Amino acid sequence: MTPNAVEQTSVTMLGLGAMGAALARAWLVAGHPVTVWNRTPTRATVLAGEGARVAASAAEAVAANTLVVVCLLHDTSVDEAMAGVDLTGRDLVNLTTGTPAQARARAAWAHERGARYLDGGIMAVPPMIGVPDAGGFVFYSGSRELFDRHRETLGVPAGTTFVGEDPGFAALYDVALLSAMYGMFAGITHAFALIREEDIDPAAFAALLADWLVAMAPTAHQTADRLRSGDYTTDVVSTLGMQVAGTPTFLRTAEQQGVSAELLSPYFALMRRCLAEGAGEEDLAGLVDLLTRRTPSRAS
Ligand code: FVH
Repeated sequence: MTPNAVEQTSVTMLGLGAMGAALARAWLVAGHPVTVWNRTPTRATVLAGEGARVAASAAEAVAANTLVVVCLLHDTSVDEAMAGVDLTGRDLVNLTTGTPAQARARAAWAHERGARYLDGGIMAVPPMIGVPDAGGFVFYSGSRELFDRHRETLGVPAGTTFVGEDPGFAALYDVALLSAMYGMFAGITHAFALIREEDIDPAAFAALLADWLVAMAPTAHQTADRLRSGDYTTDVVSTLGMQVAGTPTFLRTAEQQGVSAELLSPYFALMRRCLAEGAGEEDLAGLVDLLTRRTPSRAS
């Protein structure tokens, strides 16, 4: 360390897959001492060359530092990797993707073992890690005190967004945003399928498609406003009735282009069901209530 350098928090990183390795590297580059462990030891070799200390076991890695970050394949791998490891006094930050229920159970599991716990949901792919302008961030939930204590260190690989003391919330936000992403991927897939057999340049089409998706993104705010206020009808621009009337055009076009409508059909079926329940003058916010099978929160 240079004489003026501030001592950086030491980090233990369990799991050196594509994401774990990227996280460890970001901390190393920022000057944090990093101890790493991976089930398959050869994966640690490159990071050792970059300054990481390699532990021979998960237990040794956990014993090395108070702050222990875990990024493994899934919840079961966390169980397997941490079996019998002493977590007393550790600050455990679990960035392994899982369900909200798994996160809550993992928090209880960590507390029983004398550890503090934060769960995280990574909204980034490995090349975005350690690149401040890339827009990646991590949702955190669980102990607010633990988050505040390590906020600076956790902010090195990607932005941080704390979403509540319920340890399941980071996973819930993560899965909710990724679910929206898959809806978008489904739409993109269908759109390209429609033009696939035509003399249309996919790159030129992609530019139009991307701009259109960005233009439609504020729908998320409009839906939030309606769900919050219960007002599903004021200033509706595109009524559900009008939209359902248009669905045969989409289905016929798919058929004429030789494209399966399997990605569109379930959403159209939900729209028709909402219409049948009398929501013709509304926009699409009522579909949220149908999905949750609860009484619409719309004002009567
Ligand atoms: N990569 C991505 O794009 C996404 C971005 C958003 C967040 N995800 C989640 O991050 C977790 C780790 O993902 P990853 O990309 O690092 O995954 P892999 O490269 O496949 O590495 C998996 C690591 O898990 C280890 N592992 C698997 N099973 C076990 C086990 N039973 N015991 C101990 N370790 C285990 C594996 O070890 P090895 O195969 O090298 O021995 C890797 O270290 C994940 O939750 C994503 O959903 C990534």
